[in-house]
Amino acid sequence: MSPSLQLVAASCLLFLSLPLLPRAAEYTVGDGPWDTGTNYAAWADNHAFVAGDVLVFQYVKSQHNVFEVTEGTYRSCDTSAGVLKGYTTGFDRIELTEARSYWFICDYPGHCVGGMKLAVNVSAGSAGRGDAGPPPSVPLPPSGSAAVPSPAGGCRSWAAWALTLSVFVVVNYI
Ligand SMILES: *[C@@H]1O[C@H](CO)[C@@H](O)[C@H](O)[C@H]1NC(C)=O
Ligand SMILES: [Cu+2]
Repeated sequence: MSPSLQLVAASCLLFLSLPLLPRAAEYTVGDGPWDTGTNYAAWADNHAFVAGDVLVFQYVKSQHNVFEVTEGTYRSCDTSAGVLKGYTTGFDRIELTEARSYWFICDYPGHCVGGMKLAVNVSAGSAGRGDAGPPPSVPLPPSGSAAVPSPAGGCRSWAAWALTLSVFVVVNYI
């Protein structure tokens, strides 16, 4: 198989597997308003966050805010242990850009102690969500075979060819 054909095959496999990769999602924190009546630990436990996901904090802006803080501040609710960033719009969209832990609290007096605190662990994009795994490997035809589409044939003919071959293999396997 020629190097250019290998390149076409590799890019086509990548192209065809794109829909299988996890997509960044947007989450309303607590599935409702950011307030003192929600169990954010339970909410976070029910979600698997990947880098690129966005958290949306919705609240009345004269009553709450969102501080991204250190783990120490998250645990103690004492901002002297470290504040990284403050948000005050009442509709804060915060992108979880990195695969790491993030901690958020509300800085209004008593609110963090009252439960307005959120910790999330963010995993890397392709490994974090779903179990799609790597794209399936497709057996390649003998070099020079008439069934091999030319590089000019592009991804569509590769896709059609790969699909046909997969169906053939599966049918024979059953
Ligand atoms: C995040 O990961 C750490 C280390 O694995 C774990 O101790 C902690 O409970 C996790 N936090 C959340 C909110 O899942
Ligand atoms: Cu608050």
